Amino acid sequence: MKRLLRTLGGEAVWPPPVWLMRQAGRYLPEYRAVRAGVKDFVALCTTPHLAAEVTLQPIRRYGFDAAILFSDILMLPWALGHGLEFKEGEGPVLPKLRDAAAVAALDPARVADRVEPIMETVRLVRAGLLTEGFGDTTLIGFAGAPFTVACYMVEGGGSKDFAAVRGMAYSQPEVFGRLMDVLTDASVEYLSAQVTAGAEALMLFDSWAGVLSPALFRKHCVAPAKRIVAALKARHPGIPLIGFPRLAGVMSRDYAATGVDGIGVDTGSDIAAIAAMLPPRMAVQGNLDPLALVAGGSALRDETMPILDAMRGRPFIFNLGHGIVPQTPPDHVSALLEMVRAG
Ligand code: 1CP
Repeated sequence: MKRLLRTLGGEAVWPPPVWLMRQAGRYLPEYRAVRAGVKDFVALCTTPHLAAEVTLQPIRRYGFDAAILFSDILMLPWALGHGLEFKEGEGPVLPKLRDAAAVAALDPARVADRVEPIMETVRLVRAGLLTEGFGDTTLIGFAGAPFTVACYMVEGGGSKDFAAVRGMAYSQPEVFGRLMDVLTDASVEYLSAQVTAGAEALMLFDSWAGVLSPALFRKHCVAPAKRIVAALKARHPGIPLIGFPRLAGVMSRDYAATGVDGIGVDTGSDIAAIAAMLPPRMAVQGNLDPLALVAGGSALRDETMPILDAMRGRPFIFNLGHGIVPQTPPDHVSALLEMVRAG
């Protein structure tokens, strides 16, 4: 069985499997070359041969243990008929969803058709991994968790404090609950289609889970994740899932009870402390600071070695604690891989 899948199955594979969040992206010249040829980011995500190409680029260069489908968490609201634009240098811009009518306007019936190009990307990557000789590389599919996707839909883009979405959860609980239900059900269909197309493991990105109070975290992060995991495991027995409740700190323990097979740990958390709160056979993924990877040299070594030392002997997937940043020198990634593979 593939190294990453064995790890998610509870085995302490060593040296640990390694991949990096946002491993396809602007720090790679070959990505920038493909990106320059398309009109916008959504076009890249919906053009299967190009999305498959950029998914495979970091695998060819580094031989990571996992390829992650090249797409974005915001492609699900896009598929539901909500607007989405990526403005150069500004990030995503969406219409601000603030009332019941906007929730009612979302159209789950159109999702399957609109995500079909993304499923074709999954099929192309799976075939490409085999024909290019990456037989031990696991293909990870993903979705944004309902709360994190709702953050961008309600705010209309990124935000410093996500005050509008948190306010809506308190002041319009019924409308917000309906939005969460729509997103939860749509996530199940979207992730299930990825498995049918060839994804071998799934990751649920709850990047803004940490902005919620403990009670709302349980309601809007833990409960939906539990529904998503149960539905996917019923349809696809044995499909492993990684949950990433970013910034959730000690609340990561509650997230572990959703039935996920692995928990992603963010840069600011003590990975040994989080691991100690989880069942011993549950995989832990993380959590190098992306800026240590930019710095390289002794800073990179001093941040990497303690993570490896702390995780030796338990199921562990080496990763960053958040996405790789565009200014990362590609040769620092090679240096990191050498360290991780030396165990
Ligand atoms: O052309 C470009 O470089 C656009 C930048 C870019 C890229 C490369 C965006 C815009 N999305 C992506 C790809 C992406 N996004 C992947 C592909 C696979 C890989 O990891 O290589 C994945 C898994 C994501 C997930 C994603 N998108 C998250 C969750 C993880 C996280 O970073 O917390 C989030 C929050 C997004 C939203 C998003 N998409 C893009 C940007 C700039 C943002 C962040 C906006 C913000 O700062 O709030």
